[in-house]
Amino acid sequence: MSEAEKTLVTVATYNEMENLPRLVEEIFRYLPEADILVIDDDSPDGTGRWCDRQRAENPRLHCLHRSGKLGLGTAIVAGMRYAVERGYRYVLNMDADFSHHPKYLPALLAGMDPQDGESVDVMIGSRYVPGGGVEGWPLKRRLMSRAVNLYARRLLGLRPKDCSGGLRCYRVETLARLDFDSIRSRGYSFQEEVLWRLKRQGARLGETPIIFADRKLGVSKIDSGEALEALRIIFALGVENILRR
Ligand SMILES: Nc1nc2c(ncn2[C@@H]2O[C@H](COP(=O)(O)OP(=O)(O)OP(=O)(O)O)[C@@H](O)[C@H]2O)c(=O)[nH]1
Ligand SMILES: [Mg+2]
Repeated sequence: MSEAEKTLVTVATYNEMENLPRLVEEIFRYLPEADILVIDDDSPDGTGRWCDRQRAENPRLHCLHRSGKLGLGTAIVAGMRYAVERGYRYVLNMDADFSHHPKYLPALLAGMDPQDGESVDVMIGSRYVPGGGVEGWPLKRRLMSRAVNLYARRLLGLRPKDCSGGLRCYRVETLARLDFDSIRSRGYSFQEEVLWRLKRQGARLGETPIIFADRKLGVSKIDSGEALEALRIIFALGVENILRR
C-alpha cells in the first residue's frame, strides 16, 4: 500500500495507562493496515513511556510527546498536522478510554468514499442518529450533552445531529486547506469549531451511528472550568457566524 492510501488513527492521551495498551491492540485488530499516533502530554502515569517501548516492537505505532497538559483540542490539531505533513489519506480521531470502541472504525472509514453512495470529507461517529446512543450515563449527563449539542448546532448553524462527539474520520486533503492557526479552541469546543470551519470551506459532513460507552477505567480529564470555556468559545464563534452572514 502506498503512503497516500494510508490511514492514521490518532489518540490523545493524558494518564491513560489503564486503557491504552488494550486500545492499541484493538485498533490494530479492526484496522490492521492503519498506523496509530498517540499524542501524549507527558502523562505522569507513564503512558508516553509505554508508547515509546511499544514502538520498538511495532513501528506502525507512532508517539508524539508534548511538554505538559496542553488541552485535547491542541492535541488533535497536532495529530491532524502530522497526518497532513506525512501525506496520509484519512485520519481518524478517538478517545483513549474506550468510550469510542475501535469496532466502529471500519464503518467510519467505509463511509468516506462508498462505492454506492456519495463521498464525504468528515464522517462523524454519531450518538444522535438512528442506531446510535449512549451507554452508562446518568440522566443529568445525557441532558447536559444534548443541551450543549443543541446550543452549538443552533449557534453555529450546523446540520449534523452530533457535533460534539470526538470519534471522527477526516479526509486529510480537506484538512490541508484548513488554517489551523485560526482555531481558537484549545480544549473541548474544538469538536464543534472544526466542523464549523470545515463546513464554511465547503466540506461535506456525514454521520455513522455509534454507541458511546461511559469510561470504565481511569478518570475523566474534563473539569468545570474547561466546560465553561468551551461554552464561551462556541458563543463567540456563534456571534462571528451571525456577523459574517
Ligand atoms: N494529550 C492530551 N489528551 C487529553 C487532554 N485532555 C483529555 N485528553 C484525552 O482526551 C480523551 C478524552 O478525555 P476524557 O477525560 O475521556 O473526556 P470526556 O470523554 O469528555 O470525559 P469522560 O466521559 O468523563 O471520560 C482521553 O483520551 C484523554 O486522555 C489533554 O490536555 N492532552
Ligand atoms: Mg472520556
